[in-house]
Amino acid sequence: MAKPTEALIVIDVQNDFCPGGLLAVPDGDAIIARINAAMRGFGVRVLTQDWHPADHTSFAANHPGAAVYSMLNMPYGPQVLWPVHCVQGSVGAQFHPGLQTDPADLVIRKGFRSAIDSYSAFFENDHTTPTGLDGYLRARGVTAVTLVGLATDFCVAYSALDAARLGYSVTVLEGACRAIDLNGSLANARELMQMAGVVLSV
Ligand code: VGL
Ligand code: ZN
Repeated sequence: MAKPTEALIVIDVQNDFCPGGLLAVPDGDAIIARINAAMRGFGVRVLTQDWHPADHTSFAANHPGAAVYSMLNMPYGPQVLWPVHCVQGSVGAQFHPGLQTDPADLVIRKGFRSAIDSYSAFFENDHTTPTGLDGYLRARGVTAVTLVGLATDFCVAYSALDAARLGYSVTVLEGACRAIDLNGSLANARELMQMAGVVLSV
């Protein structure tokens, strides 16, 4: 029986993060069948959607002369400059067609403010502006969250760390995630998650 206190949070399974997309995560689509199967086991199911305006500050293209994947210091901290991806209303921003979205209770969009990125499903990258997800989960009595999706070392990890900080029991199903792995970001994210008490499961 699916427990009403346990939520599955499916992070950013969108066309642009899958093979053929603008910020493709290697093998990003290989996790979809498992995610579809896992949804039935949870009392609460949430999907997140990276949802950027075309003038978003995280796009290298919006910083003349800046290289893709270089770093820039923003008022809220260091920011990776990404290829343009998940532009609001684009096909790339749509969920991968293989993902079963009907079982979802909530779709939460993030990264929709031009001036700030939002990796986490809970807070924007200033670590203080909420997305509203914590309030939703609390109101529904959720105490444990399981995270799957893309990418392990960015949006999944940031979400897991915030969830742990907010007091949820947190599990990441690594087999249902795939990583970008930029300059050691995966090893770093795994270490931070382990230190925060996040359970890294297969
Ligand atoms: C993501 C980079 C930029 C992610 C989103 O979903 O992990 N990564 N935007
Ligand atoms: Zn993004």
